[in-house]
Amino acid sequence: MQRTPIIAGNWKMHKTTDEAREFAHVVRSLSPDGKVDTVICAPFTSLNVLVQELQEYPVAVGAQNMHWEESGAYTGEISPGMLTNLGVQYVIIGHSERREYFAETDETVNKKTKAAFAHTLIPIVCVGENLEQRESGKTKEWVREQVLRAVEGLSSEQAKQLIIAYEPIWAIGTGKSSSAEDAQDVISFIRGTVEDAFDAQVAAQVRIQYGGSVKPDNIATYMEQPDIDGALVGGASLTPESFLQLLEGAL
Ligand code: G2H
Repeated sequence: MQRTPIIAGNWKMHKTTDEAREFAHVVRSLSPDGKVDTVICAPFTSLNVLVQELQEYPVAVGAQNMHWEESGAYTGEISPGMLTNLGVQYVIIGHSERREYFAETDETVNKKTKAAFAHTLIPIVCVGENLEQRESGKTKEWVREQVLRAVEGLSSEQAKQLIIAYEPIWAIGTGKSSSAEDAQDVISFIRGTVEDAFDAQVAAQVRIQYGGSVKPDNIATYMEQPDIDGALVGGASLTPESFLQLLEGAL
């Protein structure tokens, strides 16, 4: 099964609207060739300008979170329909920073994942273990549970379109990336977990990214692995030059 690689930048809480516009202008002039699915996941305030500036270019726009309800008295929240109405196509769900600082749970991750599909948004669902879990040999047990909880109630057709990002928490923004072999081992295990939850066909189609201190100079090592279909990239996605180098490195 040939899976198209997908590189997604996760800007986290970086860039004003003006800075996002400037980034889009440079990316446009450097013109990515479209061989890799490319997404920029930006703060809510920059989504509109990115959609407008990149609509003729092979770069999709994603959000970094959303609520699962359509509308209601949820001060400060953004609904899936608000995102699709802007032209947003992807949404990161359950990033470890949201799980740690904003009380995101496996249950809310599942609700948001189902809501994303109900609104034709593609969810990028993040899973990953912390250092203590890794050192006590609990990585696979932990990640399996996160994956199974996230996909509960999805149809096989939805699950085939799902993107899972395996991000070991100890590797996020620390400069300490997982070795490509270790990431492959866990990601292959995640693919097996998807097979258990659905079937071999779904498992062969679901795209699984690695995330955690991915940079232009190490992305190729991940992409060489048979089960790694791309990367979710924070720090190295923040300049257009580095972002474009990531795309080149992913080919
Ligand atoms: C992990 C990653 C992006 P960074 O959070 O999701 O960030 O590449 O900075 O480790």
